[in-house]
Amino acid sequence: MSDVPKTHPRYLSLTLRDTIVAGVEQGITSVHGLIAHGRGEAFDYLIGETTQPFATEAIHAAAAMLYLAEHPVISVNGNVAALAPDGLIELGRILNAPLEVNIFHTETGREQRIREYLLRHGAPDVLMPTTEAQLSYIDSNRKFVHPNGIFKADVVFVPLEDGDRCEALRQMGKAVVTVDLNPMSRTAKQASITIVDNVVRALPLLCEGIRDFSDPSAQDTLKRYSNAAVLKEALRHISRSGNGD
Ligand code: PTJ
Repeated sequence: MSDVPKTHPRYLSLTLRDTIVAGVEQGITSVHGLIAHGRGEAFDYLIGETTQPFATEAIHAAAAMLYLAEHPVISVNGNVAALAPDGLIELGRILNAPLEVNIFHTETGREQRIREYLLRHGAPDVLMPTTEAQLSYIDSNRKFVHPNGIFKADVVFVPLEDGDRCEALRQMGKAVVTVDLNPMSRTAKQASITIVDNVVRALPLLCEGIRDFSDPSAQDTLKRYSNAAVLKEALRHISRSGNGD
């Protein structure tokens, strides 16, 4: 870890950099993940490095959708595994949903290392990609899924996605909940619910939100939710911050 003093005004952001670098060093995070993280950092800076009301609204709707899901699945890539292993495991525990490793950049042994890392953090089990079940409408490594996991899911929680798979999952009739700091990304636009927030802040709030739900309130929340309106509000917020407001 670097020696950033706790008094540094951007201590938390710099600590997350250390975490993602450690993920690369342990062979969990792809080296490309550093670039993705930098992109996320830039948007987080514009958003104000705090959970904004548009994210709270999406978290509330995501909690409802996951609460009502019959077979929710949590998709894990190399960035999320490094940044928030405990939050992913807690979400799986609350939903009684499996975690499934699904990565974009193919690297020997990385899927297995992610699995072992999550197991060491206390995950009861972690599903792995297979050649038995494949997603349609997609050519990348992300098409290989587990038959009892993403393949069969009605709702997939997919934080920090690269775009293609979100579209494929939607075309296959699945609902997608994503966390993406960029409200303009393809994933953000195509997901059923987009939480424009840092995954490390959003996950604990999402877990808390699911614990608070009852059936009728969850249905109502989903009926009222508009992802397009939430993304519009996120963009408005970013442009206001650019004006120094
Ligand atoms: O482990 P792999 O091989 O599956 O690769 C994972 C990454 C993230 C590298 C891969 O999916 C990728 O290349 O993603 P993209 O296309 O760079 O998109 C990542 C999105 O996540 C971008 O829109 C970033 O702004 C956003 N992002 C980055 N860090 C965070 C984030 N969103 C929320 N929280 C973050 N900490």
